[in-house]
Amino acid sequence: MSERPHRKLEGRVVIATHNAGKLREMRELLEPYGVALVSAGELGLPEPEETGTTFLANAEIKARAAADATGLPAFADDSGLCVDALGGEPGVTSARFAKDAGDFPAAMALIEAMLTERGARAPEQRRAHFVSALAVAWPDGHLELFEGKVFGVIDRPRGEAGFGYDPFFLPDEHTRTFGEMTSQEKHGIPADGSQALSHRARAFQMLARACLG
Ligand code: ITT
Repeated sequence: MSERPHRKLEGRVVIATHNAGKLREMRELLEPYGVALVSAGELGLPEPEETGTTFLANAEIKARAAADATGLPAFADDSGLCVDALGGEPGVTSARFAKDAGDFPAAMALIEAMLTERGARAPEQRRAHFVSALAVAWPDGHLELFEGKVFGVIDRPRGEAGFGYDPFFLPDEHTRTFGEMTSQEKHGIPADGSQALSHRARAFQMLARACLG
């Protein structure tokens, strides 16, 4: 999405997230490329306020804050779950929605209740997608942005794997929710270079083509 030429990501890189599930996935995606990774938590970086109204804007805020604070390139993700029948909610406020609900099981139960209230029982009435915006910011101001989505339906929560809203998200053309998949299955990166499965891995494929290897 950047108009300037892409820049290669090398050396030491900060993973600018405080979410343990995301950190694990972001590490797994970057590790094969031989960059040295250090997390925002390990560096004791504060969490910047996410004042953007889009996933891309918030990813940029997080990456820039970490790059400015450390003098290193920083890799950030802003993501969320958008439910069609709820007008795209919780969307960019997915983390806050879960916090307000108490925890993720409660947040998923609340979304289920909102769908039931709207009479959304058939799969086509329960369409949803995850979005991941990935940003890489360099201390000199250079920025790279990528966005990936995965479409599916809200289903009965199941599975202990993954994190966040994974247990009740059933991706199209699959019979198991993200909560029932290993993270390798959820990333779903095919060896032949065709499209990955998860929103984050899809965005990462674009990032890798532009900035890695
Ligand atoms: P950082 O800002 O520190 O990265 P965060 O948890 O605040 O962490 P976001 O603002 O991007 O992250 O909020 C994204 C929310 O959507 C958060 O509640 C996640 O748990 C959830 N989410 C994002 N990706 C997900 C995925 O792959 N599976 C399940 N839930 C996901």
